Amino acid sequence: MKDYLSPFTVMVNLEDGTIPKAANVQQRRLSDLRGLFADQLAEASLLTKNPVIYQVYEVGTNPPEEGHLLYSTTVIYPGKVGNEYFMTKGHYHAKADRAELYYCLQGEGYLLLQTPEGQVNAQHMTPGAATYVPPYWGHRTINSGSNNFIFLAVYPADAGYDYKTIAEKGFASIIVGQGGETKLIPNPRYQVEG
Ligand code: S6P
Ligand code: ZN
Repeated sequence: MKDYLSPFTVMVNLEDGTIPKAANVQQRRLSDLRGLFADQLAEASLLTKNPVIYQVYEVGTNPPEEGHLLYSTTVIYPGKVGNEYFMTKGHYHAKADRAELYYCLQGEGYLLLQTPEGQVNAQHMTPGAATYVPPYWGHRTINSGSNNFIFLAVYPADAGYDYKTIAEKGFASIIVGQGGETKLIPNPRYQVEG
């Protein structure tokens, strides 16, 4: 007889974005994002404090096999490195054609997306925003507000992570706060192919 996986429910705390029964909790400090911020002097100076930038709570009960989904919440804390807002490392999926859905629960921020050729797209997210990450787009989230930016992500269990491409090349654009305004500007450290 077929071995069916039993349906299940896991509660997300809508106040703070935590998933108390999460199988994996990952905390990322600035040292885990070393080299990703445009202002390397500001990054080096803040490394002495090494603040927590974000936490991920993943429901990992499903096998990482085609057909299953995984889901997680991410809580990005407010802050800046230089004038660039706190953000996630960002990744392509190891299986690049796997899509994803983001749903904003709290706060305010951007989902920054990029094709392998360097075309960039920024989606503003506020509570209730359901933003689709189509196949092949690398993605990073940025907290452009003054409170926690919290979202739920749902993705194919076999999507996996390619962090290397972003670590080496970066995103073509960055999101900064300057003079009370949030701006999408070219990344001075973006590595163009060739
Ligand atoms: C997984 C999904 C999210 C991120 C999380 C942290 O496909 O996109 O759960 O993993 O927001 O970002 P990162 O770039 O450190 O994995
Ligand atoms: Zn993803």
